[in-house]
This record gives sequence, C-alpha cells and structure tokens, in this order.
Amino acid sequence: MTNQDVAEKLREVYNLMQLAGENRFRAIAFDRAAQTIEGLSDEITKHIEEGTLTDIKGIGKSIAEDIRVFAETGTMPVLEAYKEKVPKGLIEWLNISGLGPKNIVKIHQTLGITEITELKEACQSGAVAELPGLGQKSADKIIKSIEYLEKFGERARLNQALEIAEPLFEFIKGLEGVQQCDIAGSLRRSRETIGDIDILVAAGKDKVESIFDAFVNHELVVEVLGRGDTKSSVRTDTGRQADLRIVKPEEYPAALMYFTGSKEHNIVMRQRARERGMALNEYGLFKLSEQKETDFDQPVKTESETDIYNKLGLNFIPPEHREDRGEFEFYSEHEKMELVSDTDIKGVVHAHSIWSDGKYTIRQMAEACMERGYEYLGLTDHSKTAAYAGGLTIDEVKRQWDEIDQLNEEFKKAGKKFRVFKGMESDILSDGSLDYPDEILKGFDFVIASVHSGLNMPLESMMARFEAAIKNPYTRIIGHPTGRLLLKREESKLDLNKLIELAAEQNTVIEINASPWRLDLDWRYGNKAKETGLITSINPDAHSIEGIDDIRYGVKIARKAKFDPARVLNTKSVEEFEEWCKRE
Ligand code: DGT
Ligand code: CA
Ligand code: CA
Ligand code: ZN
Repeated sequence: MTNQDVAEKLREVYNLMQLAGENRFRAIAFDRAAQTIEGLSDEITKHIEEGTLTDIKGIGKSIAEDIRVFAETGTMPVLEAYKEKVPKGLIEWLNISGLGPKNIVKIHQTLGITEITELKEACQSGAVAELPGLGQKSADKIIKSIEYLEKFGERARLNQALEIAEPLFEFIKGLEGVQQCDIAGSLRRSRETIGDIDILVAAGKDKVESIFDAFVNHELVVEVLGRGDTKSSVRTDTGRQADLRIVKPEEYPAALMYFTGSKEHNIVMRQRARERGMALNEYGLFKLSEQKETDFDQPVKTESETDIYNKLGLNFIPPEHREDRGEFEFYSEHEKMELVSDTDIKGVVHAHSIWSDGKYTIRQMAEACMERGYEYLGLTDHSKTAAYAGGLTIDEVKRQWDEIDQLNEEFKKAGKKFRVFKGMESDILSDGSLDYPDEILKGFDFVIASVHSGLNMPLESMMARFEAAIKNPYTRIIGHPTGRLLLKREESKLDLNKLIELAAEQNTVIEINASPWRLDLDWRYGNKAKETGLITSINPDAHSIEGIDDIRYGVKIARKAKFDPARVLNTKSVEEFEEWCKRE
C-alpha cells in the first residue's frame, strides 16, 4: 500500500461525501488528509506500524482509524458506506470537467436524474440552463465535457484497448535490441475495461534511446506525455494513453509481475515475500537485511515469473487470475487450473440474421462460421415483442424454420458436416414468461431468454422475473443477465449469486455474452459459478459476420472466470450439441 493508494481512497471519500450532501467541513478534512499524505516524505505504512498516524498534521483520530482499517483489510468502511448512499450514476458525473459536486447535487435533486445520458438531455432541453446559478453557458460547457468523455472516456472497452495495444506491441517487439516484450497491466489480466495500456520491454542500456524514439514516433501516437530514462507515456489517436517501460533483462521477471498487477495481487505477493525473509519490488526479489530492509546487494536470482511464484510457495498464477480473489489459496495447492481456450470453441451460439436486426442472411452467417472452422451455428433472432429489433412473428418463425431446413439439407448434400440450429432469443416479458406459446417454443432446438425492456425493475420483481424464465422448461440459456453496456449503461438490479444457484440447479446455462459492450456474465462471479457447477456458453451475440469474432473477448472473460472446457456449452461438437438440444 503506497501513500498514493491511501490518498486516492481519502479523496474518493471526500468526493462522495459532497455528493451525499454532507457537511462541507467534514468532507474537507478528508481532502486535506489526502493532500498531506501525498506530500509525505516517508511511508504511511511506517506510521501505521509505529502508531504515529495522528502525529501527521491534519490527520485526526477518526481518519487515522479509517487509514488503519484500510491497511489491515483493504477496504475503508466509511468509503463503502458512502458508495451505498450515493447513486452510482452520479459518481460518474465527477468525471465531467467543469462540473463540481455542488452543482451535481443541485441538478440531481431538482431534476431527479442520475445518469450522464439524462444529464446531457437535460442540458440540451434547456432544463439545466434554467436552474439558479447555472445558465446556458454552463449547460453548453457540460455538453461539451460529456461529449469529450463519450469520445475518449476514462476507460476503454477491451476491444478498443486491444486495437491500439496489439499493433504497438507487434511493432515494439520487432525493434532492434528488444530482448523481451509483453503487454502488462489490466490488459494482460483481461479486465473488461482498460484505463491505460502498459507495455514492458527488456533491453540493454545502449538500446533504450532508440526504442523510445521509435515508440514516440509510431503512427498511432499523437502526443508525447512524458519521457524519462525508463518510461515513456504517449497519447494515441483514440485518446488512450500508452506507457512503455524499459528495464534491464535481469529485472524483467519482477517488473513484468509488478506492472501486470493487480495492485491487490501485488500487495499479497510482497507480504508473502516478507514472511519468507525477502522483499519483492519492481526491480526483483531481494533478501531482507537484519534491520528488515530490502538489501539490494543481495538479490535472489529469478529467471521468470514462475520462478518468483515458486520461491514464494506458489505455482505460476496466470495473469487473468491475479486479482486477489482466491488465487493464492488455489495455486498454493494446485499446479494449474484447466481453462477454456479459443481452440476449444466448436460452435457459434447466439447470432442474429436479417430476419431480425442482423446484417447478413442465415446463409452468409453460416458460411462465415464454416470459414472460421466452427461446426455449427445456433441462430437466435429476436422474438416478436422486440419489435424495435425486428422480432419475428409466429408466421415468420415458421418460414425461418423452412429456410434453415433447406440450408441444412443443402449442406448435407454437399458433404459438409456443418449445421444450423433453430434457436431463438426470446424476450423475457415483465411477468417472466417467454414470448411465444408453448407449441411454438417446442419447435426450436433451443431458446435463449433475455431481458430487453424494463431493465430498471426493482430487485425483487427482477429476480421473480428471472426465476420464472429459468424454470420455464423451454429456456435453455439465459442471455446477458444484467443487461449492462460497459461504460454506457448500468446493470439491472440482480442478485447474481442467487441467479447462478438457481440456474445451476435447473440445468440452465447462463451465457457469457462476448460482445465487448457486455461481457456479461461478469467474471467476478466465477467463483460462485465454479462452486455451483454452472455451465456457461461463450456467445458472440453476433449481428454481423465480424461480430462472430467477438468470441475471443468472451474466451478471455471465461478464463478469468475460471471456466474449464467442460463447463462451456459451445465446446461441444455438433453431435454433442444436437444431443444437448434434445434435452431429457
Ligand atoms: P488500468 O490501467 O486502470 O486499467 O489498471 P492497471 O492495473 O493496468 O493499472 P496501472 O496502469 O495504473 O498500473 C499497472 C500495474 O502497475 C498495476 O496493475 C500494478 C502496478 N502498480 C502501479 N501503481 C502501483 C501502486 O501504486 N502500488 C502497487 N502495489 N502496484 C502498482
Ligand atoms: Ca494500465
Ligand atoms: Ca499505466
Ligand atoms: Zn440480446
């Protein structure tokens, strides 16, 4: 835990307190404490150990206690309490430059809105300009800031980050003098959203300048944000920041581990090192001196990340599991976890055609699947209530079935093993029922049940709705359970733990929607899914041919969520999938 970590938490409390309408002076105390800690010339951890926190100017008893608890448990109760109090959407407003907490509270309370999208509308409609102390100029400024946020955002979705990181990585890897190179940070950990891109290189000292030169002159770079001896930061053409760090070859394993993170994972690793008389930092693993300080003269030689893990009593922990969510317990006892990979995926489940809101015909989608080496396509257009998405009437469903039968016949004649399955993405209506009568539902090979409207229901009604859908014998898969759109729309209120238990019990699959907008089921529920034996399906929700390739993002999330191939529906071969469709 660094001084910066503590300062950030305190500042978060400060911001939230203001949004909660707390006494301004109480809030300011947190901001002052944050500032002081940022400016400390020694480590806050030392003050915690020695019980001297309150000696620091501006840190009173109560904040000292908050810091101590944070150091001990990794969470700060006062912060968690305010997170509960303040609507999540509102917290994001703090990212709008030029809009302070006071005005946020004013707008929120008088107009009763919480989402950024609503705020933008209120600025455009003139509602914000009418508020005392705001006016048209302020409203226009807010719109501009929101548009900037929309464009560049605080974070990027996985696909947006990869679009920049991959070409940069390939380019840097090929430069002269680059001995090792990896993408690190949240991207290596397969997080669903990415703050900035971190790339790490091992090179000799004489090559550092030329590598940085090439990097800052890359065609994707529009601005150099900083350049030092070991690190260069640039802004790329989408606004996304990328950091390149160059370290000595012997430092590479420890640096890669450090800059892969997560912070939370690193904290535990450092703790494990200390328990074993060593110190771990971004430069390497070292022995501790008698004064229990890092002895840089006594490095412990490490060849690789695996080596470091082994020396700290662990087997290699794959980057996607480095979140301090049970990985230490698991990898201290097991050599590895079996995880699904791209090559395990045999079929494409959840795709749309021009029958509803897709861009291509069933034939075109099927051929694209074949080209990619898949054995089947589980076609799932929208159901009739989803009129905005071209949902199919009963008559259309029957005609679509005929088309699929003919296609399959044709494939068979041509000696192709490929098959299109008659699926449906049925809306879950507000009472939890599916969108067609049973005699139609039973004609599908399988049904995905998804919520597309009434996403803001209260928790209990939403759970009842899902429970009814899961218990419906025709529902085989639950689609994008929370309905979230990453960096755009909040998730519905759901008790996902309960939902997973229920689905596992009923033998209903919950998809991992692989669209980079969704990545829903969230990987954070991986432990629960594993415990209950839940089956998932890595579904692209493809509305176009290119959309099929989103499966790769879903695979990343499924690995992060600890799914092995046996618990992923579409690792089944076409014959096995056909069996599954028959049900028992
Ligand atoms: P992001 O960029 O917000 O998506 O998340 P990360 O995880 O890529 O974070 P970033 O770019 O700030 O730093 C990369 C890694 O470096 C991070 O995962 C862990 C390590 N790191 C950076 N700053 C700190 C720190 O203050 N303390 C610790 N323990 N680790 C840090
Ligand atoms: Ca990063
Ligand atoms: Ca970074
Ligand atoms: Zn859907």
